[in-house]
Amino acid sequence: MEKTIEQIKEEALKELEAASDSESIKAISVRYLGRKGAVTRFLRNISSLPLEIRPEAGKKANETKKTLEALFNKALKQFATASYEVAGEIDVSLPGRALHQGSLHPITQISHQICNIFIRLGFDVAEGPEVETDYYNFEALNIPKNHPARDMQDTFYISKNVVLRTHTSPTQPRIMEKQKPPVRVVAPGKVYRCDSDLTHTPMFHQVEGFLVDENVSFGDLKGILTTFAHQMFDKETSLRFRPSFFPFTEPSAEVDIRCVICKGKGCRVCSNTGWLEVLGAGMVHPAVFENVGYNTTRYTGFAFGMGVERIAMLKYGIDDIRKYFENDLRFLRQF
Ligand code: 2NL
Repeated sequence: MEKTIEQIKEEALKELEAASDSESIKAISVRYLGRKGAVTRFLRNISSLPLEIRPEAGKKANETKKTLEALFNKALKQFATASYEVAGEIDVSLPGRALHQGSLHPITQISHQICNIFIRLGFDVAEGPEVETDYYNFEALNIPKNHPARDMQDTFYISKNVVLRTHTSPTQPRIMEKQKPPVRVVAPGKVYRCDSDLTHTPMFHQVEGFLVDENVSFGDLKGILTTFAHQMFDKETSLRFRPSFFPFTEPSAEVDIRCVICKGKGCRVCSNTGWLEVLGAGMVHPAVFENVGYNTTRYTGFAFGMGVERIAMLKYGIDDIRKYFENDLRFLRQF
């Protein structure tokens, strides 16, 4: 005997009650309401029932179809929510958490600013190795063995002929060996010295630059460095070139700017001199050109070097270099 619509409904409800996930509910729905489902087949067979029970059976079957549809949908929704909201631990309506955005370290920012000024003046950027040979760190730069400048640099030795570079200068003879004049290059990077106090850390940063061509003069050096200081600090600032000594330049100079804090009146930052030393520079020593095979009768050039931390301290008015390396977020977030 065919099942009555009541029996079909009862079976469907029993199966629904036992269902434990949305997949099984979908399967039950197909078994009863699908094209070959029990309810669908019952509806299709109504025309073969005795005439007097047809209207009643049709009405009941349609009601059953609607009831089951509603129940299946409701159960599906409950399971869908439950899978995200495991035992109420996740509130899917919460707004997402904002990602914390990092930023460049202030020393990196200043190093980029310095390089960008020289890039606009036509310089290329080059980087050399931090682990360097004695030859490029000293010999090629006219600092022979037993030269007092070697003691001044407080070198970290890796082995007899390998050091942690004490300045970014060795990048320059490496470039000159490969590239003939005219050359214009700035070389930023980390350097290392065995030294640590208020104004010295064992690792710090330099930007070094040089330009070689025919007829390059000390006047060109003054022009380039004046433009640099005006763009880095203040377009009104005056510069002072003091005679100095570096083994790799002749003549050599140290370059001061008017104190950015007191404008020359004298203060703690400039030790009452009214001036701040910002970089060292000079005309490249012919011995350096000879080491890299440049023709010293045809070419002249200038070079300069500066400490990035020192520039950053002057620009931001910070008196302790160690602040840059403590990684205190309250300090770093100010830049
Ligand atoms: C300073 C002074 C300086 C140079 C760096 C240089 C490089 C070559 C040849 C000649 Cl390959 N000179 N570099 C020249 C003068 C000064 O640095 O106070 N640096 C922090």
